[in-house]
Amino acid sequence: MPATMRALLADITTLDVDAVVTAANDRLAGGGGVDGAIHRAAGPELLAACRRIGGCPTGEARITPGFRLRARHVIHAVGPVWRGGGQGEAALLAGAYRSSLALLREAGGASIAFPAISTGIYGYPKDEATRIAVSTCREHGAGLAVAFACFDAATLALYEKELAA
Ligand code: AR6
Repeated sequence: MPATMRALLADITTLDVDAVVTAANDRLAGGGGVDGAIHRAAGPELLAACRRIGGCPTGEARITPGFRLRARHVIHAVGPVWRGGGQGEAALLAGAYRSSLALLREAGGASIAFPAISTGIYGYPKDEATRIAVSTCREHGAGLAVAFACFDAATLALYEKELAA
């Protein structure tokens, strides 16, 4: 069964899914953007859990409980900082998505919501990041319900175009 994929305009912190993914840094130290919003909504236990894990290499992910979120788990995915495209960024971004899907399966989950990893503070070009997000989830998301939580209408339009392609 292929992945069921949809894009929606949403604050990812509000979604009722088995796991929400946050766009984390390699220290799992919390920060701004979607990571800041998820940490605020989940409560301070989330940062404490991240400290126990200690960190995560770029291109991978780690899982914690969701604490005060409706989501059962938070998956902390570390995307690359955009450095022009010649530093393995595409493989690292795909790795962040692939690793998140693997952790969801290991946790027995079936539904996941992703933000547009790396496309904010980390500066990854949005159209290319969208292609990688959709193609990686299409390839590795068999049987899963994948939601792409878009924070603005322009991002939603990019995802809808890519999902229809
Ligand atoms: N729901 C859904 N999407 C959101 C939300 C939200 N509540 N808030 C922001 N976005 P960014 P990055 C979108 O910068 O580029 C942090 O400090 C936002 O519009 O959050 O991977 C981490 O700790 C953008 O499209 O993540 C890292 O240090 C997307 O989420 C660093 O930022 C990702 O933007 C990671 O940077």
